[in-house]
Amino acid sequence: MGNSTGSTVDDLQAVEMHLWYKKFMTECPSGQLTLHEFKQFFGLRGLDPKANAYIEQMFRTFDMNKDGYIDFMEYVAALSLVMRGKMEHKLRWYFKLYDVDGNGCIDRYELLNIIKAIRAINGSETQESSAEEFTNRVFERIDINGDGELSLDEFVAGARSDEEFMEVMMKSLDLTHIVAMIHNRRHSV
Ligand SMILES: [Ca+2]
Ligand SMILES: [Ca+2]
Ligand SMILES: [Ca+2]
Repeated sequence: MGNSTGSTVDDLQAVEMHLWYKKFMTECPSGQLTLHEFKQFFGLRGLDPKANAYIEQMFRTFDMNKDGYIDFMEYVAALSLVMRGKMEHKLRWYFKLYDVDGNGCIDRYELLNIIKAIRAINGSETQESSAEEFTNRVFERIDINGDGELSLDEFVAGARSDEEFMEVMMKSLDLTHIVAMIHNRRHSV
């Protein structure tokens, strides 16, 4: 199963990509996922409101042409970016995901909600600091001009120079958690 420690990361990713293609083709014959189907697709039910909002934001970010559906190409583009993209591209994508109101900046409230959602999704209860504390710490360090908002430049530079922030960033779109859920549920549904 998932614990083939001998394989390289790339091998694993190739296998996973194939699973994801297959899943899309079999579960979405129309070729277009609605938000509702998207949640079903990832086996996401009974999420708390914060996690739910995060998934909806993720859906909107995947839906690049904003027609309300994720088609196969959008799905593939997003997945390959998440799994294989260069750090710079990933960070830009995260930025878009986190900038919920789309005003080109991430404010404290947007970041806080995302941090809370990530924690809810990953089920990490035992955090040494609260989401609020974490958000404040991040802002202190990477909001270079101190205007209370993170610009794309501040965000990218900050993630690169701040290990703690980067780690959370990587966790936020770490699909392994979701992939594991799919693997586990495939037999039980
Ligand atoms: Ca679309
Ligand atoms: Ca914003
Ligand atoms: Ca700023």
